[in-house]
Amino acid sequence: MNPKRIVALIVLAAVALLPLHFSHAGGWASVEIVDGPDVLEIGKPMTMQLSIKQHGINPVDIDPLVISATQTETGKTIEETAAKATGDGNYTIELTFPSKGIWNLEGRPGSFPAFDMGPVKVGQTLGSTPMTAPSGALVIDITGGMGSGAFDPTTTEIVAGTLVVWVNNSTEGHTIVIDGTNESSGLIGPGAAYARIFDEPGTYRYVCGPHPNMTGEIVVR
Ligand SMILES: [Cu+2]
Repeated sequence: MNPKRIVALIVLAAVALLPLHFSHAGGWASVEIVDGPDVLEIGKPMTMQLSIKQHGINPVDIDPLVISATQTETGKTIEETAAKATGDGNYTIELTFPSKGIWNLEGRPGSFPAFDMGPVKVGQTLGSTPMTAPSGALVIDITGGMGSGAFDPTTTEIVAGTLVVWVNNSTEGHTIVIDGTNESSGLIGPGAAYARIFDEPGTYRYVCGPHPNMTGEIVVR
């Protein structure tokens, strides 16, 4: 056990005494996708940069970091061990998705509880970067830095048929997962955007898969 590892375990044990904080972080250590391809292709190794964070904030190395991806439609699972990258808490994972669909990612850092990293969409084009959103569209900015992202505006009201464009102006990848559905944007990289038309009136709550503390709501009239 090297000295850095010992420090990490002591810090994690100390944080364990503050259970209220965990309900926000979703576990002792969060595993986030910080960068990756805008489009996840089928049958090709896709490389993603990951970060392990204690309490969702402080980067920490915890080995081994095992990443699994389960296809929601079929239950098929693939699993790989992440490679350590330069910098505290930084890892790289290479996953080859065998088929199109929604895959839910889970990170298991060492013996710590598994962390739900949220769903990604494989085999579809995502993440265009519109220079200007179409007129009449509602633009929601994704703001913030590492581990402190937010949707701006958080809550908004639109009329049915409005195009909503989320623009990622932050420094890490995020997803839009609509509550109560399997619908996910897939990873929206920094500088990329995701667009969706809301045709049906109702209240749509959504969350960022990798960052469960990032939530928003759209009321469609
Ligand atoms: Cu996020």
